[in-house]
Amino acid sequence: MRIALAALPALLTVMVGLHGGEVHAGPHGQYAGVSARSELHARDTVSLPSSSDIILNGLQGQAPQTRNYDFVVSEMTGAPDGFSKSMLVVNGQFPGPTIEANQGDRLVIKVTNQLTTNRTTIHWHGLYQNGTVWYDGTASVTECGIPPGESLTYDFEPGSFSGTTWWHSHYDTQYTDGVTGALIIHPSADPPADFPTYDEDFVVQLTDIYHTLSPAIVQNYLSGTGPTAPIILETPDSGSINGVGQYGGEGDYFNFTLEANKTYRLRLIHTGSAAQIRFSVDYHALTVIEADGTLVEPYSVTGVNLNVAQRYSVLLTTNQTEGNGTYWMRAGLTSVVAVEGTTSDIRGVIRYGTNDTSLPTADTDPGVPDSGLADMDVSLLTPAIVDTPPDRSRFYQVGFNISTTSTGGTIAYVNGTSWAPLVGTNSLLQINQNSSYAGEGESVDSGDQFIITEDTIETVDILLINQGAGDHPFHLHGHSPWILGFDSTTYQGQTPNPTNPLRRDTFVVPSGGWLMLRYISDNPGPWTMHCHIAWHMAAGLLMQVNSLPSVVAGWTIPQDVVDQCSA
Ligand SMILES: [Cu+2]
Repeated sequence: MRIALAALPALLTVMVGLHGGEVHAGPHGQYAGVSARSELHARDTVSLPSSSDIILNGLQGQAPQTRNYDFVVSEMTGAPDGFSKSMLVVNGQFPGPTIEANQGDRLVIKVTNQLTTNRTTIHWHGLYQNGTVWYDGTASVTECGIPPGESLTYDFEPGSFSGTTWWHSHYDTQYTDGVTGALIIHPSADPPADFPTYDEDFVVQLTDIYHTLSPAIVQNYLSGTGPTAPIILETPDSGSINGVGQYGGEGDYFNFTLEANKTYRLRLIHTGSAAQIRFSVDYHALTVIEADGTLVEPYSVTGVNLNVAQRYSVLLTTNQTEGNGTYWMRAGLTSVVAVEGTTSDIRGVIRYGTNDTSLPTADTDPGVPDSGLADMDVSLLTPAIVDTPPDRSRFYQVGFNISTTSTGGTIAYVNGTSWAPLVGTNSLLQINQNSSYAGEGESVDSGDQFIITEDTIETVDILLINQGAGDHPFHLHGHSPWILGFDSTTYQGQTPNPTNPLRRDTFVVPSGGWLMLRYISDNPGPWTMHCHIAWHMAAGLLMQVNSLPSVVAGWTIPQDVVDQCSA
């Protein structure tokens, strides 16, 4: 049974169907078709995204305008991988609504918190929020969080950001429970001459999935004890592609039905919490053209490994003959420790030029035969538009590690400080109202806030040193820093300064290694920099970069943002 979605471009369908192949339709089988969801779903059951959340319409040529959205965060029952569980979602769907806009537009998003006990926030990952730091949506740093039953209207412009990104809750680990969605900003400027073109433009959201609500995982992770210990709870149970995945032989497949001999832009977004995810399409080369909003020189690969919160656009051309027009999309959770019960081989389906609705037959990944291609090497990504950073005027070295507590729990340190969220206030309020807070240079405020402050416009290098094992995908809010260098060996004192370094907002500090980034402190406000592995942030792996506090001190923070803190 397959039901096409409504309002699709001619000849193009994206379907989520039931299949009688080797994976049975489980509890998730109710997701027979998005267009009919109101008939198919009980009110308290999470829906799939609609076709307009997946198929981008481009918006090219539209006049600059204000785009309004209404987001309602609530708790519902959902089963993205066939396993019924409690979720926190926006507008009753997972993933949540896609925001699509042009550079030059204004986004006005009213977020209403219908949770019963927890606050919420929405962070617009990768956006610079220049002049609107109070709408960065980061609990304890730029706001106190929307109390249950209340709303906050975020009102900002994309500014100089364009490309593929996402929004998510930034209140504790809440996004792990389902508060995520795509955010696409189409650029005003044309791409470079000779940059590849494409026929259609799709969102592909990849995530790991946990069957336990995240606060219970955090409690056990931090304390080493809890009702569900000693299960390795920070290991996900499964994953999904655009909200459709598999677990323990149950679940469905997200399903693109395309046209032959066309080129599609797939905007891969890792909206998950811990696992690295390798994306590939059987028999098809993928040409990487964007990393975290930066256009890169076209780079053809067999597969793309995404770390948490990273994005890549890849082009896929539907011109293969092997596989009979039916191909697996694979989203393997590659970093998952082999924990019994985890489903790490997550798949979807791409079809073209066939009426065959059976599942692809390739069990193991056939790769791209005879292509000579390999998986993406992130160090080979080269910006398509040369963007040379200015020379450094400030330098900081920041070491971090994750260690074990006396009870077998976990705690993270950044330069010896383990972050804990401020309660009843936030960094922005402190900086706005208290000139002695977060003084120039490095400071530790309130005992657990490690902050690097510049009150003049400087070119700042931060050397992040990973003092333990395991890769950590760091995210710097409000910026797209130049990544000057990284390596998985001990830092040797070098000052890397490559020509045309990649700019991106989410970057991996390799296991036992280092990464050096450069940013300019010209965006006023406190900006979070943290490991995006949800459990590591919860353990304290978070610091702040505070720019131009004298400017922030002269600003009037919107009263509804201030009032949250006393609510
Ligand atoms: Cu981490």
